[in-house]
Amino acid sequence: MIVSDTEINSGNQASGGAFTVSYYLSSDNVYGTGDTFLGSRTISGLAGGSGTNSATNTFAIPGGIAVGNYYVIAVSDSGNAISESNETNNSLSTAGTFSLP
Ligand SMILES: [Ca+2]
Ligand SMILES: [Ca+2]
Repeated sequence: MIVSDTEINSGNQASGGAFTVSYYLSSDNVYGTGDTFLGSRTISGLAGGSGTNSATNTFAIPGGIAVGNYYVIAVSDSGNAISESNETNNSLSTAGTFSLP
């Protein structure tokens, strides 16, 4: 599975360090503990004032995943390495689903 995403620092301050973006398969468009981990990437830092970082990664579909329709959800700073003024805007789902397998 090929996943492209762009991380945006909407705050005025630089991230001040590296953080991880994790990707999940989900049966709905809201991240939750039951979602299936796909993979992750690390960003060394984001400048303040709308600094961005884009990447395209290829992840293997986890074995044993049930047939069905899935969203992909990206969760920024999934390890909560960065203290932010808004910790509630760090996940985003694909607009639609795709079917597996
Ligand atoms: Ca955080
Ligand atoms: Ca945030």
